[in-house]
Amino acid sequence: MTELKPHAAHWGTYDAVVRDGRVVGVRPFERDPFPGSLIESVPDIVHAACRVDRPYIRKGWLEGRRKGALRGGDPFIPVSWDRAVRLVAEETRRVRTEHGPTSIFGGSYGWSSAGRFHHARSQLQRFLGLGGGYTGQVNAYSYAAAQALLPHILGTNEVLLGRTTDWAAITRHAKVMLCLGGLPLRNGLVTSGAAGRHSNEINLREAAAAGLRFIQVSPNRADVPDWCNAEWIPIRPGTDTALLLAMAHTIVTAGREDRDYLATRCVGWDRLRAYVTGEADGIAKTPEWAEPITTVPAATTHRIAMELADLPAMLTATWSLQRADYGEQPYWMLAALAAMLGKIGKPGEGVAYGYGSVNGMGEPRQEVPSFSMPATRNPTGAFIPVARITDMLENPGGTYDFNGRAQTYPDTRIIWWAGGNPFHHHQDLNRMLRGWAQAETIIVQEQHWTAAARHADIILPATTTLERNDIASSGRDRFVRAMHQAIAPVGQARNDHDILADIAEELGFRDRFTEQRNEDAWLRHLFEQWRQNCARLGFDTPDFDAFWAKGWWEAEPPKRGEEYTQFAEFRTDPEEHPLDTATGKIELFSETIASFDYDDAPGHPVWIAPREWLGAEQAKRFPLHLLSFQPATRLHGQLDPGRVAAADKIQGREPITLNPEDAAERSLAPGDIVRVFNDRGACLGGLRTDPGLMRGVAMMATGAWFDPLEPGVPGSLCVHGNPNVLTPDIGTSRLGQGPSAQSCLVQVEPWTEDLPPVRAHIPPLIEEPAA
Ligand SMILES: Nc1nc2c(c(=O)[nH]1)N[C@H]1C(S)=C(S)[C@@H](COP(=O)(O)OP(=O)(O)OC[C@H]3O[C@@H](n4cnc5c(=O)[nH]c(N)nc54)[C@H](O)[C@@H]3O)O[C@H]1N2
Ligand SMILES: Nc1nc2c(c(=O)[nH]1)N[C@H]1C(S)=C(S)[C@@H](COP(=O)(O)OP(=O)(O)OC[C@H]3O[C@@H](n4cnc5c(=O)[nH]c(N)nc54)[C@H](O)[C@@H]3O)O[C@H]1N2
Ligand SMILES: [Mo]
Repeated sequence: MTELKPHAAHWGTYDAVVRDGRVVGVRPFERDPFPGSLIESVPDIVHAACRVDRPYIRKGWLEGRRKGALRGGDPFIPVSWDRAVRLVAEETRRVRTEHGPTSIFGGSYGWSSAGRFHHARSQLQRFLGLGGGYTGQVNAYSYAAAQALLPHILGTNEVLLGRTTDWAAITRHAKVMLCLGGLPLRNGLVTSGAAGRHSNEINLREAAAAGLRFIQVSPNRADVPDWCNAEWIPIRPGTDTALLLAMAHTIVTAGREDRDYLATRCVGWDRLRAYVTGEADGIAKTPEWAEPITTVPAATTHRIAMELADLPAMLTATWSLQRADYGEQPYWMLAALAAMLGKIGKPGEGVAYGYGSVNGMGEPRQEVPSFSMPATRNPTGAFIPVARITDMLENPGGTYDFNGRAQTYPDTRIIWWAGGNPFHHHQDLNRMLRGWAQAETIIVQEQHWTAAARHADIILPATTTLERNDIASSGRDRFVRAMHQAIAPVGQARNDHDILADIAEELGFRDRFTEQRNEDAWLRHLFEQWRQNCARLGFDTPDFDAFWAKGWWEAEPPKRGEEYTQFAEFRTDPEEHPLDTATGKIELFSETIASFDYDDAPGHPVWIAPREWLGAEQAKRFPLHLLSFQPATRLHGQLDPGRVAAADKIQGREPITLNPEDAAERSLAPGDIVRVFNDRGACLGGLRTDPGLMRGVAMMATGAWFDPLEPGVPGSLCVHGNPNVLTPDIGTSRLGQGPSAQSCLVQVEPWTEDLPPVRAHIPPLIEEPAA
């Protein structure tokens, strides 16, 4: 018998086609105009050979090889759920008692599920918070540098992740859009919390049809679809700040800055102006100054600067620009340029970040409450900036700076992850692998034998969303969707909530954790709270049973002609509607940031040459700038064992793209297997060429599961193509401490040896205990 079960994931909304207890296919949601292909991998993922079928313990851990042991090479021993739960509870109690709660690292960064009740990270943090506390993580790998910066200069992070000026306003009023990093459609395949409607392509097509001109500044022509007819201006990665400063210089020289706007709505223009003109440091930031840095011809810089001064314009940058050395700077300078031109708050004009970074950015919408698990307080209040995990492991008790605070790293004994994959997301994996050895116990709740699970001590098998009931919701989408359980749990997998409830029972707080609700009661309870929030804003919502039977609810879209421009009230009346910055104005110079006295993030935007870029001394040895971007065939590491990702690989390896001339110089042809390397590590890749990629730039998506030739040996070749064996692990600056993966130099050479097998998608070595 075939059944259809309404369901949703970060990669889309669909009905699961279920036959004989297995998910055999998917049908896209009827209301989604661009469902995308990622959902096709769903059946492969649910029934993958690399599902974790039972709880496991690393053999070495059982034998006492804990702190100091390199993980990844030991076999695993299956154990019963009872034993696994008891071991975890005992270990948690011991570490809390002996070392205090901050010794449990439970930041657990990661995307978890679109289902908001079973959201693994929320469940784990609830458990750890109620159990006495832990060390958490703040901000996101996506945009950590921006999250620290933007509140100082614009008073809000809405301009990054919230309600930005929408496409209705841009399309109606703007004539030109400056797109640093382009507007790549592939990144619109996903929405955190699932899309009922993939809207990026529709919004972009309408804007293009209305005649909006796109100026695309990026190393990769494919970052904007052909049909936008964008002007492509190739730029060396990591140098956008120099370009923006040169545009500012052009505008000042032409006397085109908006003096009234600068005087009434900004502070610090005199300081920034002196830097731009060179009064401050003797270097005028002219287009000719910028040309050897960016490779953008001075005449082009001059022309586009004047165009932005002449026409209604929206300025945007992808999130990738700030995942780089001093990534705060291009974001600050882009806002400064928009402010100088008096554009911030004009209808359809100004600045916002990420229109091309994720689905739903700038989608015209009403503010609908999200369906979510309420956050739980962490009684220790301890946290690290998201990407400082290896630093933390290497420096227990060590001090560091972060956004004006001097902080201390905790002494980590337990690392606990549910719903994230540090071996996907973190940089310099070989260094991280050594850091992992500092922990006594590493606990991972996972569905699959990801690299995070393979490098853990205690692995607890989790259900996928298709094995439980839930509700999906995103602040960027107007649909709320029911996720019906489609199949029974695979193997002995259990829901994260149930796993943690049992551990809480061992520790004596089960009822506080569950509030004596089961899954059904939780969903009804959270739904009722969401309904009340909706009612307060005047939205009409069905009761739970009606919603569940229908499978989705839709907030009414804004009417045609309605539009939203961020900062409009501030522009109209800055006294009545000040910004939430220290001065109430746009800060082109920030006294607060200046007072931190950071040479890597001074009081106004500056050009600082990245540690790694094509202009660096190191480029002589490693002459290619590697951009490790978001994959078109999966979500990070999720869906990697599926058919969509497999079809894109070259002899099973992750593709790496070079300009054809860079390939020819290395005697490489498309389809060849190559070794990509630098001083931090090496991986294999399958070569692709593209004349639309700048010379000197290499692009390799993130997400191929880390697959070291010799597991457990730092520096071992990743045979599959995970670029994070190559990327540097250094904070963007002391201000943001964000990840700086995009500042990375490599070399590429032919791989001439036998091709080692990819083992990432089969289970690791398992030893059955002697009977
Ligand atoms: N080099 C480089 N590195 C990067 C980036 C880059 O641009 N370049 N981008 C960074 C960015 S922006 C991000 S957001 C991160 C993403 O990093 P992550 O969010 O950590 O990556 P995912 O692969 O999505 O990891 C989620 C994991 O959770 C598991 N999971 C899903 N649902 C459940 C569940 O219900 N229960 C449990 N227990 N587990 C579940 C999945 O199986 C998966 O392994 O990567 C970062 N890393
Ligand atoms: N299909 C799919 N979509 C996704 C994700 C996924 O895993 N799969 N992940 C989601 C997540 S978590 C996030 S945070 C977002 C991230 O969204 P982004 O950070 O915007 O994505 P990227 O793909 O890393 O980068 C976009 C483009 O920026 C350009 N670029 C890189 N460096 C520079 C530079 O220095 N200057 C200029 N001018 N351009 C540069 C590159 O050419 C690249 O194609 O994507 C989301 N969307
Ligand atoms: Mo992200």
